[in-house]
Amino acid sequence: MLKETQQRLTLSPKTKMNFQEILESCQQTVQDAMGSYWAKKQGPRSEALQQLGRSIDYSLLGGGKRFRPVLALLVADAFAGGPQKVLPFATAVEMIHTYSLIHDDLPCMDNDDFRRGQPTNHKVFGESTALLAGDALLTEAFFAISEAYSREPQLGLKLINLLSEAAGFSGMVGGQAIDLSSKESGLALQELNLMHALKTGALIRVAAEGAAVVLGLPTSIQEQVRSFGQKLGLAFQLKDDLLDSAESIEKGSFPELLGLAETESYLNEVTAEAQTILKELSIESSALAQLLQMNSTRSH
Ligand code: GRG
Repeated sequence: MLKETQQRLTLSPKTKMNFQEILESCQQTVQDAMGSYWAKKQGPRSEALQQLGRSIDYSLLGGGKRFRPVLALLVADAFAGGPQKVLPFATAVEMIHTYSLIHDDLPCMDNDDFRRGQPTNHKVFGESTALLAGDALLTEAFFAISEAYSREPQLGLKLINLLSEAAGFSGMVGGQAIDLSSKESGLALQELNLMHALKTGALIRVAAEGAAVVLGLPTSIQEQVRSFGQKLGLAFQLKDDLLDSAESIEKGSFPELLGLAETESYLNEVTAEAQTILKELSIESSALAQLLQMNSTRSH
């Protein structure tokens, strides 16, 4: 199945798959890769490890748009790179994303009971198991990269360098710290942009940038892909805030600070800037460009 979907993705221009089919093919490729990665970890083990494995499976394999790994695969597709070599990096990014959601839902953070329409990990498995599931996913992401790119150690090291920076103090964790500290006082627009660039943007940006690195694209092109990823990360957050505001306008969100109409304009502006980068790279007609457009029209 994995091989089949990979071939279909590689052949997408010839077989004229529409964007929805390409998207579903990528999502299935990611799902299969993560499923087989964790299946290999199974073996004769204690009940405690089996329970931890179930907790990991619950969040890693139980839904989600797979936006970040699909982005990485579509960067490969846009440069005719094929998904196989990018896939381990793409799934490592999704492991880190999944860890962040599990920890974000914990009582000491957002204290959420539901995610993706299902009870949160700690509601099903308990707080300590959920904490460990997140810890294991974070650590395993780097193990997976070190294994998958072991024949090209410089590439493996570069990917670990990029991803750990995007996930850690200077990236997602730092952004989460700014977010938590701002709950009382609120943030001005510049600080709000910084918070999102780190909390949500860094992981989206590195999914695109890491794929360009795996493909061995020239440094100047890697930089343009990084810049595209930054803009897409911001566009993703703006759209998320607009979708959330359908229920109520959340404190500390872009709509609260700018109003709905201006948040829409900001989204259009950032999306147009990202599209310009794709044009400069001569990939403005790629499935990657359609992913960018899809962000503006998505309903979840
Ligand atoms: C706890 C270290 C730590 C970090 C948490 C990213 C993050 C930092 C928390 C997620 C909270 C949140 C709802 C952020 C808003 C944007 C966002 C990242 C939404 C969830 O990502 P999607 O929409 O989720 O890609 P799916 O379910 O599709 O995987």
